[in-house]
Formats: sequence, C-alpha cells, structure tokens
Amino acid sequence: MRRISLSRYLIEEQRDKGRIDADLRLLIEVVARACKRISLAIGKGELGGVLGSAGSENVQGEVQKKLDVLSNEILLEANEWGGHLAAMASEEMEEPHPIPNRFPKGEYLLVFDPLDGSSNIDVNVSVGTIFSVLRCPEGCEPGEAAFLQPGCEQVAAGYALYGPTTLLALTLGAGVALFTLDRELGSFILTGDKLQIPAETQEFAINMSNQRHWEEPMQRYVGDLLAGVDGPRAKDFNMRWVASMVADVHRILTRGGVFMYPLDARIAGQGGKLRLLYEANPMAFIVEQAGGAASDGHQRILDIQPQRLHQRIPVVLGAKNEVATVVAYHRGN
Ligand code: AHM
Ligand code: MG
Repeated sequence: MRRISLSRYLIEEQRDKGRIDADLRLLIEVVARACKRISLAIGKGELGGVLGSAGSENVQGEVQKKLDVLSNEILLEANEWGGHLAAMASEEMEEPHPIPNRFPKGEYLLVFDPLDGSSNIDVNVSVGTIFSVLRCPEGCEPGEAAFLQPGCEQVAAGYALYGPTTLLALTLGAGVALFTLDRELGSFILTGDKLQIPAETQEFAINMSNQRHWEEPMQRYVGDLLAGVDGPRAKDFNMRWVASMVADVHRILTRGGVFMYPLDARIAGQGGKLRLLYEANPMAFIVEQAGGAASDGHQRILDIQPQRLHQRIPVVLGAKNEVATVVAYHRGN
C-alpha cells in the first residue's frame, strides 16, 4: 500500500481519475481538518474542560454534551468560508445553516452528526463524526427541501473515529478508503483501500436490552441467532455493542458483522432511533461501497425518499447475506 496523505489521495482522485472536482476536494480536506481539531479536543478530556453536559438540549430534546456543541461549532466554522458549500445541516441544529452572505457560495450541501455516540464521551470510549455530501439541486434555495434527497444521491460520505487511533473512512462512490491520523505530522495517511465486508458473518451488534420492545420479526431473527448451533441457523453467533455507531460500523468494515438498530415500540412514533440523513445514509453508502448492504428491514436505505431533515428510521447494515436474511424475516419467510 502506498502510504500517501489524504491530500495527495484527493488530488489524484481529482486530477488523474476525474472523480471529484476542486470544490469537493476542498470540502473533504476541510472536513478532515475539522475532525483533527475535534480529535485534539477529545484527546484532552478532563484537562481541556470539555467533558460533561453543556446544559442545553438539541432539536430532538436530547441533552447536549459540551463536546457535541464544540464539534458542531468546529465543523460549521471550518466549512463556512471556503466557497464550496451552499448550506450545512447538522443533527444538533433544528434548521439548515446557511452560508453567511459575506462568503461565496458553492454547489454542495454538507450534512453531519458532529459527535456520534456522545453518551460514551465521559467514559472514555470511542466516538465519531459522520458526514455526507449532496449536490444542491439547481435553482433550489438551500433550505430544508434541498436536503431531502435519497441517499443514493450522495456524492461522498465518511466518518472519523476517535478511538485509540483517529481514523477517517471515506467513500467518493468508488470503494472505501481508510486513513490513519499521524499525530506528529498532523496528516491523515492512507492505510486501507477498497475495504470489503465479507458477505457471511457470525457476529451481530444490537442493544439487547431493548429486545422486548422490538417487532415480532426482529425478535424471531435474534432469537434464532441466540439459539446458536442447535437452532435454525445451525451456527453460534458472537455479539458486540459499543453504543457508538461509528465504532460498531468500523468493526464491521474491519472484520465483518451485522449492525442493527431496529424499530422499538417506545420509539415507533418517531420511526426509529437513528437519523436517516446524518447516520443511516452516510453509513449505508459506505457499507454498500464495501460490498455490504443496508436496509430498514424492508427496503434499501439509500432508496428512501426523506420527508424531514431529522427523520429517523430502523437500520440493519453490514454483511450482505445477513442483511438479506433479516429482510427475509420481515417478509415472513
Ligand atoms: P447520538 O447521535 O445521540 O450519539 O445517538 C446515536 C447512537 C449511536 O451511535 C449508537 O448506535 C446508538 O445511539 C446507541 O444507542 P443506545 O444507547 O440505545 O444503545
Ligand atoms: Mg448520532
């Protein structure tokens, strides 16, 4: 593997492969730079005074952590002035964030969950940033309607994982590349390319404590996994749950598996737990680009037409054959 920097990787994608234009290259560079700042802030922990609650709530009524607010501000500030964006939308803000008039505007829309898995911050467990890039439809004001595009329209998506190492996974629609942050150099260096998720797996990720609230097909599916070698699946399954989607999805990109956050009777009214635009779509794009699949239990996530900016949906993603099995249980097969 050529140990090239993210900058060189993006230049080659633009100049040699013609896959991206200069604005998209700049956009990804700026997002990556913002992720480095977030990584630094997280790394300081208690010493940086960034742990704990911010004393506010976001649009979904969830308590915001100081790092939720800080990460959101870092991403907004970094991306406002470059001239590559028409607007941004964030899990932490009710309305899309327009580009201030003093700056030029571009044709892209940036969507992000600035700090995913933030319940893990205070216990020093991995968290991440998830982002997705869309084109602003021509002649469309960059308000909420501009963002309501199905995930198959994404031109890029990625996540930064703030774990023992800080990683950046990126897709530009032609496979998934992985970069590791060299903390001394301050650069993301290519350490994985064309990542592939094996079609079969014996490992699943789900919050088992919600079992009694799931719909019948999911109860039956997980029940059959737990029955192991003596059950209908005739093999033993292992389970992992970090409760940071970025970390759980990254494990699946690294060693396979299936991740599920199904519909739950307590949250059925809101459609699920995870957000379509900020979490499900970018992760579904990445997983499909690595040969996996992503479904809401019935249909391909990337085909879903969003109705609202903060829409939530059930999510099943990872090993292609295992996702197909979950869909088959939902069909009653
Ligand atoms: P967040 O964006 O508010 O952090 O919520 C999303 C997170 C995901 O990272 C993770 O998969 C899930 O919520 C964990 O939920 P739970 O605490 O119910 O296990
Ligand atoms: Mg999140």
